[in-house]
Amino acid sequence: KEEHRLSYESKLKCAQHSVSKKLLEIALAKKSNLIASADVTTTQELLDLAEKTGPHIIALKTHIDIISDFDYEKTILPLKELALKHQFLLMEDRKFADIGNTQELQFTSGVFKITDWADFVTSQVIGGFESLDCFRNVGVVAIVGMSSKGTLTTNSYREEALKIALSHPNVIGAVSQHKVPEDILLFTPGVNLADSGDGKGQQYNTPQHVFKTLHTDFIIVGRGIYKAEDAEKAALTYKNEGWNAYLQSLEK
Ligand code: 5FU
Repeated sequence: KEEHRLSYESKLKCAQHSVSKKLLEIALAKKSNLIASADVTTTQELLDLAEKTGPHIIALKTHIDIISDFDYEKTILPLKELALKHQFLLMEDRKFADIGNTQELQFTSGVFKITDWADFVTSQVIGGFESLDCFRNVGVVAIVGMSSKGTLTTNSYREEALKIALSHPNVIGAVSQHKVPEDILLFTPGVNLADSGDGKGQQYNTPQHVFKTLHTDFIIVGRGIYKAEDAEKAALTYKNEGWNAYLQSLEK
C-alpha cells in the first residue's frame, strides 16, 4: 500500500529553519508549490518575468551569472522590491561545487554578492559536509540527484549526498528526481506539461507524476513558463496543476 505523504501544514509544524518555514507558509497562503526558473539573460526580461509570475509563485529561481547587463542597483534592487511586493523568495541556483573557502568567496564576493539578496541557494555536496558551513545566513538546497540524462548521481552517490544534506543545519532541502525522507523538503526541476525533453539532455515529467511518485514539495519550471507566449497564464496553469497534484498525493 502506498504511504501517505506529509501535508505542508504538518511539515510547517516541525520545520526547524526559518527559510523552510517561510516557504511552507507562502505555499499555504498562495496555494502554490511553484518555483519559476528565470533562465533569461537580461535584467528587463528577469524583472518582467518576476512581475508577471510573482503572484503565483513561492520563489523565483535565478541563474544570476547569465544576466548579460547585470548591475547590482538595476538588477537586484528592483528584483528584491518585486519579491516583497508579490511575496516570493529568491533562490539562486549557483550549484556551488568547491572547497568551503572558495564557496564562501563565490557566495559573498564578486559582482553578484549572492549573500546579500538570496533567501536560499543550491549547492552540490561533492565538497563534503564542511563545504556547506559558509551558507550560514541562507537556506541550502543540496543537489542530491540531477534531472539530466546520464547524470552521475547514481543510487550510491545520492545515498551519501543525502547523509550530508540531512545532517547539515544549513540545509533545508534537496533537488532530486527520487523520493527523499520527509524531514527534508524536495525540490524537483525537469517539469514540463508539453515536452519530454529538450534535445540537450534535459528530461521532463509532469506535475502529476512528480507529486504522485516522488512526493515532491516544490516543482521548478523554466521553459514551460518563460518561453510561453503568455508567461503569466502559463504560471497560473502550472500553479493549479501543481496544487491539484499535491492535493491528490495527500489522498493516496
Ligand atoms: F539541479 C537541477 C537539475 O537537476 N535539473 C535542472 O533542470 C537544476 N535544474 C535547473 O532547473 C536548470 O539549471 C534550469 O534552470 C531549470 C530547468 O529549466 P527548464 O527550462 O524547465 O528545463
